[in-house]
Amino acid sequence: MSEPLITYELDGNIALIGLNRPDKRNAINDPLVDELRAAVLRAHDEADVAVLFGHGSNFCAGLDLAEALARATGQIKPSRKRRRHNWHEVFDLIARGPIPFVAALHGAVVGGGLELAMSAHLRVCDESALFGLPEGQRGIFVGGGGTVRIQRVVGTTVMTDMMLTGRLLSPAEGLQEHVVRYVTPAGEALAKSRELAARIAKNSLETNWMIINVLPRVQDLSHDDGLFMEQLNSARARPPEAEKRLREFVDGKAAKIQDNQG
Ligand code: 1HE
Repeated sequence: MSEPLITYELDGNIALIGLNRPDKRNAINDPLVDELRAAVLRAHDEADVAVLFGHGSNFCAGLDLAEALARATGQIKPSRKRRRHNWHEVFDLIARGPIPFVAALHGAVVGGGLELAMSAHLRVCDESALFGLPEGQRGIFVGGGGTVRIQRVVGTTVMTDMMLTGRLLSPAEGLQEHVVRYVTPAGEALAKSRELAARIAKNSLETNWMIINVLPRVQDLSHDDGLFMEQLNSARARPPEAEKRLREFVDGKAAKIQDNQG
């Protein structure tokens, strides 16, 4: 049997999902997207937080350009029916599902690899990471939600520069442009991501769901509609988990906020 394109492991309540095509720098082809969909749905069922990472020396080299060429030359036939783009579907399962995702990044994080990383809720990279959008050099355009997700995070100016010039961002620039929130020494992004995932897993599931589902939608709303949406959701957040956690604090049994520094 051939190696899986995606590895899946459950560590307590944290799912570890690994891109596993290191010989092709974890380039994304259709079979990999299918396996990723299955892994994400499994994590939705049995984990409270998931960590996404790449096996080998890179997180992900983006779209499989050999598959793209086969499609462009008609060797892979187009579907007879229009369907939702499989990347959009699967990346949205990550971005707007029931549990938070942390992406652990290293090496190349380019094109569709960056789009995939941006569907996670928190990104950590090590010093080897390089962020880029080389679509312009390949004669194609972003297709994995980058116009929506990357542009909202880094802004039109930075994304336009990355796409027009093919310029790569260093980890320090990634931090500055909010592509990542944490930078680690080489080889430590996965360990840091697991540590953050364990911390996130201590929150209530309900609050985690609201953080990842309400915030991005409110970002798209007007001031009034945003406050309305906030009120609807914060009213919903009370019993019974909140009551238990509020009581723990009032009774002096809850962790102090200082325990979460760093
Ligand atoms: C690939 C791919 C790929 C590597 N599709 N096969 N993405 C890119 O434009 C990035 C293209 N890749 C690279 O620039 C480099 O490969 C890396 C900087 C990521 C890594 O370099 P390196 O020296 O470690 O590896 P390599 O020797 O370039 O590649 C090793 C193998 O991986 C080689 O195959 P082999 O059979 O000759 O060993 C490469 O062909 C293969 N490989 N990257 C297919 N991307 C839906 S819209 C999204 C649009 C995009 O994502 S555009 C960005 C595409």
